[in-house]
Amino acid sequence: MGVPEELRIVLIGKTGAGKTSIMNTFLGRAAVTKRLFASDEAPCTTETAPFGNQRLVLADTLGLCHTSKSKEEVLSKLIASTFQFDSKQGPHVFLYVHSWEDGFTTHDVERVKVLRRIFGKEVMRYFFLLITRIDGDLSSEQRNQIRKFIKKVGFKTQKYCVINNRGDEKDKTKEQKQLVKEINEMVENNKLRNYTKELFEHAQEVLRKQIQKSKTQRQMGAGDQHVATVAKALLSPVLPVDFVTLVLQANVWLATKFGDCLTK
Ligand SMILES: Nc1nc2c(ncn2[C@@H]2O[C@H](COP(=O)(O)OP(=O)(O)OP(=O)(O)O)[C@@H](O)[C@H]2O)c(=O)[nH]1
Ligand SMILES: [Mg+2]
Repeated sequence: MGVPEELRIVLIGKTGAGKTSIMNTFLGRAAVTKRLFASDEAPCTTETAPFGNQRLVLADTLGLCHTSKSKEEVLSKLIASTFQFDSKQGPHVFLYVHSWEDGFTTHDVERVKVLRRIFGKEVMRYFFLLITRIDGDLSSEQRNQIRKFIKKVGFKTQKYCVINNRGDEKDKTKEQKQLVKEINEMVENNKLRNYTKELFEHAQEVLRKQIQKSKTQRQMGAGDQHVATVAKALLSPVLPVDFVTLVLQANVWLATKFGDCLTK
């Protein structure tokens, strides 16, 4: 089947996981931060890095657990970043970046489950795990923990890669090649299909029904004005206008119900 000429990758993960570093590793230089939309105060980065016969289009996102932005804003930004590729097409892969410290916490698991709610269960076939801060070989205990994490969160592929963004060039090149090879394999298994707005809209409909049934309802108050303004500015250019309010309400609900794993 071959591989797509353009491989669109969204970098996603906790604050400090190494998302920007992996982007810089692929670029071989520091990425240039730019505004996503004229009205958007928060910067965004999408860069293209040639790799072998392919073009990697990498979209950096705000870290989940961002310290100075509200949870709702981070979620709105994440969704906007997912759909902001020039070609207006969704990504082939959500590269889930996790920094190896002491394995995985329950918040790490919960966080992926929140993403699964936002993007829908189908999105799990587009997630690929990349572990940063690994210097040298993984121990069998580490491999075991990684396997368990993948199973718990429900990524479709059991495969994953590691990288040390601060490693020497030779090691990094090897790790990048391995990563792109594995991603290409996943994309081929997905029949070269990418994640789409239709999948997202379906997921949001499912979420809307869950919210209606849920006891954790929260009406938006005056204090949410900023959240609503930012969400509208971010999402209106990439989603149907009448859909934006639904997404905003979903983000408010998720931030209320799953606040802890979006903070810690
Ligand atoms: N030792 C080591 N440090 C790393 C690695 N990857 C990233 N770092 C460091 O970890 C810190 C955070 O990395 P970033 O790439 O900025 O993390 P991020 O995911 O973009 O974080 P946010 O943008 O805040 O969400 C930086 O000081 C990096 O140099 C790695 O593989 N090994
Ligand atoms: Mg970053």
